[in-house]
This record gives sequence, structure tokens and C-alpha cells, in this order.
Amino acid sequence: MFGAGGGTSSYREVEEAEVIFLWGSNARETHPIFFHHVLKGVNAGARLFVVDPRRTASARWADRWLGLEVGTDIALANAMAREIIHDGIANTAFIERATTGYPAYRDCVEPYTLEYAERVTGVPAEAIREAAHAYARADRAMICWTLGITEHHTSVDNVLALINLALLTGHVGRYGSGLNPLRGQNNVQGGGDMGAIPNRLPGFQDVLDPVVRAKFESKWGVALRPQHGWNLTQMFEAMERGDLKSLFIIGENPCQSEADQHRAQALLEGLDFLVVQEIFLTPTAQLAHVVLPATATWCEGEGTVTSSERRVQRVRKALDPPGDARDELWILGRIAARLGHDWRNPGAEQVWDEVRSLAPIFAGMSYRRLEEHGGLQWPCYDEQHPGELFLHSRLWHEPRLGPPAPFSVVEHRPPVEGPDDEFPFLLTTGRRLDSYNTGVQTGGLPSPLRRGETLDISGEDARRLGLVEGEAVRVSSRRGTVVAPVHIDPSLRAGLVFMTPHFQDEVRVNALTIDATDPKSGTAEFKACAVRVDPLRTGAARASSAARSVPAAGG
Ligand SMILES: Nc1nc2c(c(=O)[nH]1)N[C@H]1C(S)=C(S)[C@@H](COP(=O)(O)OP(=O)(O)OC[C@H]3O[C@@H](n4cnc5c(=O)[nH]c(N)nc54)[C@H](O)[C@@H]3O)O[C@H]1N2
Ligand SMILES: Nc1nc2c(c(=O)[nH]1)N[C@H]1C(S)=C(S)[C@@H](COP(=O)(O)OP(=O)(O)OC[C@H]3O[C@@H](n4cnc5c(=O)[nH]c(N)nc54)[C@H](O)[C@@H]3O)O[C@H]1N2
Ligand SMILES: [Mo]
Repeated sequence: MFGAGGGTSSYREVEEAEVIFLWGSNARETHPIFFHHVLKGVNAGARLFVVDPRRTASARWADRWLGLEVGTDIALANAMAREIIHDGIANTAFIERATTGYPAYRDCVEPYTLEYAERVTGVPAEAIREAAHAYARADRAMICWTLGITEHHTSVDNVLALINLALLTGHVGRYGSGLNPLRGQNNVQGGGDMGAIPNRLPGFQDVLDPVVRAKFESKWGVALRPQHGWNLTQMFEAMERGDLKSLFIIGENPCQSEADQHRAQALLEGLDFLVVQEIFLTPTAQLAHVVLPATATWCEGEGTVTSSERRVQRVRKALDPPGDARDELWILGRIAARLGHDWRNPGAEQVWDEVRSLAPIFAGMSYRRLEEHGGLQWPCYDEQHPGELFLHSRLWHEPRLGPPAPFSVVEHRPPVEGPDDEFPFLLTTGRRLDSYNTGVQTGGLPSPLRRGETLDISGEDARRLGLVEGEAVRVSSRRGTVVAPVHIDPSLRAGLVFMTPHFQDEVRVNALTIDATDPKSGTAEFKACAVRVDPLRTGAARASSAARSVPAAGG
């Protein structure tokens, strides 16, 4: 919508906001450093709203938890918008100056009454009203979101629904107001910034733009194809069609992290040639024809990482790599050499200087300045530029200097697979504080920290099924089955169960998930699929044990 993929605000603005929405984000467990900034804001008087089907650790710090049904965020956001419009607290001056498409948007949200939204989302009408008023009336309000918004078949529309709210109220382009997708891993932001996305070159320059291409072609001495590449989902589809036969994977474990794991694994096994560049021999690496042992970039090499506030920071080598592990840049340079290109063995700073020479938004960020300033925030156009604290102030001050921000018409559409008689539970997957992603880097932790996988279920459902804490159950979807112990979790409502993708050998949760994806982004619907839960024990054993220790109501 705004022309660049990055959060608009700085962490210090979070500390001075009046209203903060954590929308589909469990930052307390998943972005603990960012959450400290949120808590500073809360301690300074900010009101925190957490929008999450589970009453998460983050929600426990909130003034208001909006416990919606999975996959109903658009209905909630549209109802907030309708309320704001009807109460006359939309920012009409901003809408007029800086946006397009308002009339169509206003018509689209009109049917989303509080009563309708309450029916769809399960959030009481009064709570929706309160959230709408708090957001619209605040001087400084921001929405921060993550996977609860983006890992759905409607992921792009979900994000658009939140952007609409900011445009409606003018909560973007001003200090303390903003739209902030928190980045998952330490350098997800930097990866996209550097062009590790299918459609952009470094600095979000479109590969379809001939002027942009010519600039890179002359620097690199190669011709660039004027076409967008495949995203991850499209790569797997291409493998299925037989159009993609070789794959080079760097630092990803898709064998476990892809939805519908049996399918993903079979497709990876069917490749003619698989290369994996890794710091551990992961399940994916075990399928590879060639494994390239790499250094861990964050502690065994030099470079930069970029955080969710667009801050580029130096990382330095602290440890010597073990064994045959080699610097990633060196490995890539050797491969380039075999392909007939002499990169002349550059260091990290030389690579960065080339990025600065080709991508204007990083031009002013020399290593020397990154040191001096403790990192700089893009865009930073020259060596006098201090970097931008927040983005899009143009929308307020000089709207004519660029395109207006468009409203989008987005409608509620439920998850692809809802619960039914055969698979009566909705499984949503996500993270726990004590483990990291596919567990490769946290699997070796000492056991007190590593709780192991569980099927988290509400007290009400556990009682109904006669399940006791720790009892093993079989969890099945239309795609696969896993066995895990039950954990009765008061953060869950009846009908909703939760698991993580953290554990390799024990419980491969992505055997269950559905490979439905958003047609625009290719993101998988990790946050919603239907499962059934069956106790492993039979008859008498169950009856006696259930009678023994059923937990009290509410869990
Ligand atoms: N400890 C730890 N921290 C991590 C990671 C880790 O593995 N462990 N991984 C990192 C990575 S890669 C990422 S991307 C981030 C992810 O960070 P988060 O997005 O915070 O993590 P998740 O737990 O996957 O999902 C967040 C929340 O979305 C909620 N949710 C599910 N469905 C819906 C819905 O329909 N609507 C709404 N509003 N909410 C919904 C879930 O209940 C969950 O609490 O975490 C990063 N940080
Ligand atoms: N069911 C379900 N599935 C999910 C999700 C979910 O919420 N639910 N979330 C999705 C999300 S948001 C994400 S980000 C993915 C994560 O999925 P993956 O990225 O596949 O998972 P990680 O465990 O983070 O794998 C990263 C790999 O990089 C390696 N590595 C670490 N540092 C370096 C380095 O410096 N160099 C090299 N070469 N390798 C390195 C690690 O050893 C590890 O094997 O999972 C996705 N899958
Ligand atoms: Mo992620």
C-alpha cells in the first residue's frame, strides 16, 4: 500500500503511544524485547488491546483482550471502522488529503454492524465499540501485528483491513502512530531489504523496472531477467508439476516448517538435486545431495542485521567457526567462481558498500556511521541523513509529492477448513517462549527449559472427552496424525486447540496443517485447520482415570 515493506514506527514511539493494539501477536513470548517497549508504554499510561483467540501471556498485560474466533479479524476491523464512521470520529481531513477509495470502503463496511460482528467474531459488541473509540480518539495509536493476521488464506486482506483502520483515523505518518508488522527472526527485515524476495532487488526496487535493471546490470555485468521469481509456495507447486528440479536452500528447514509436511517432504525427496547450506544437519539437510557447512552468521561472521524498526545494525564475529564450516559469503563466492564469475573474495563491508551504491534508501549508512549511531533506520539517503524515525510523514505534510494511500475493500471469509462432525476441533499453531521455530537451534537445551510438545486444550473440552493432564492423545487431520500429551490450558476456549511446530522427532505438527494458501502472498494457513482428538487408552482404563482427576471448571 505504501510502496515499501517495513514497519512505520520506532520502538521509542511505542513507549509514548496512547493506545497500542497487539493484533494476532503474542509478543510477550515471541518478541520479548519489543514487548518491553510495550510495557514501558503501558507503565506510562498507554492502553493495550490484545486481539487473539487465546488469552495469551501478552493478553494478561492488556487493558482489554478481544478474544475473537480464529479467522474473523476482517469482520472485527470492518465493524470497528463502521462504528468510527457512524460516530463521526473518522479523520475526514486526512482521508481527503491523503487517501483514495474512501466511498467504496465506507459502503463495504456498512453491513458490519456491532451485532453482526459479535455473531461472527464472538467478541461482545460493547468491547468492539470500546476498541473502536479508543483507537479513533487517541492522539497517538498504533497497530502491531504478526502471524495471527498473516498466516491465513486471507492474509493480505487481513493486513489491508488493519491499514484501512489507520487511514480512516489518520494513525500513520505521525510520531506515535503507525502500522507495525513485527519481523519474525532477527534479520527477516534485512532479508527482504536485500532483495531476498521474488519481485524486488535490494532496497525494494522492482525487477520489472528497466531503469532499475539497467543500473544493476551495469554494476554486476550480467543480464537480469525481467520477471518476478517464485515465492516458497509457488516453488513447491512447481516441484509438483515437475518444473522445478533443483533447489539450493540456505538456513531453512522446510521439511518441517512447511504446511502439510508429508507432501512437502515427498516433493523435496523427489528433487533431482538438493543443496542445503546449514549450521546443523537438519531433517532437510539429511535429504540433500550436498550439504555445505556454514558459519552461524550472527556470531561467527561479520555483517548487518535489520530490526522491525528498520534499524540496520552491525554484527561482529565473536567465535571461530567449528570444523569445516565456512563463511557464507566465501561459499557463495566459490560457487560464483565455478559459474564463471570472479567476485574477488569481498568482505562484508565491501558487499554492504555495493548495496549502498545501488539502493538509495541505504546510501548514507557507512559502517563508520552505523558504529557511531548504534545503527541507523532506513531510509537514509546520504551521509548527512540521520535516518527516519517513522515513515510516510509525507501523507500529512506533502501528500501531492507521491501517490495517495488507497483504501481497500475487504470482506470476511472464514478459514478454508472449519470444524465438523468428523474433525470437531479447530487447531491453531504458534509459538512458545521456550523453543524456537523447528527446534533445530533450541532442541539441545537442558530439559527444565524445554517442555516438549503438548496438545493444549480447554478445561471444558478435556472434561467432555474425559482427558486428564499429561494423558496421551492421537490428534488427526485430513492429512496426518500425531500423538502428544494433553495440556489443559486456561487460555483456550472450548473447540480451540493449540500446538507448535517446534519439535522434530516427537510430534511433527505440520503433518496436520493444511496447505491452503493466500493467493496473493502465498502464505500458508498455519493458523487454522480442523482436527479430531482421540484418547489412546480404551474403555475401563479411561473411565477410572477420568474419574480420578478431572480439573475444575475454567482450568
Ligand atoms: N520464543 C519464540 N519466539 C519467536 C519464535 C519462536 O519460535 N519462539 N519465532 C519467531 C518467528 S519466525 C516469528 S514469525 C514470530 C511470530 O510471532 P507471533 O506471531 O506472535 O507468534 P504465533 O504464536 O505464531 O502467533 C501469534 C498469535 O496468533 C494468534 N492467532 C491465531 N489465529 C488467529 C486469528 O485468526 N486472529 C488473530 N488475531 N490471532 C490469531 C495465536 O493464538 C497466537 O497467540 O515469532 C518469532 N519469535
Ligand atoms: N504449523 C506451523 N508451521 C510454521 C509456522 C507456524 O506458525 N505454524 N510458522 C512459519 C514461520 S513464521 C516460519 S519463519 C517458519 C520457520 O521455518 P524454518 O525457517 O524452516 O525454521 P527454523 O527452525 O528457524 O530453521 C532455520 C534454519 O536455519 C539454520 N541457521 C541458523 N543460522 C544460520 C546461518 O547463519 N546460516 C545458515 N546457513 N543456516 C542457519 C538453522 O540451523 C535452522 O535449521 O516456519 C513456518 N512454519
Ligand atoms: Mo516467521
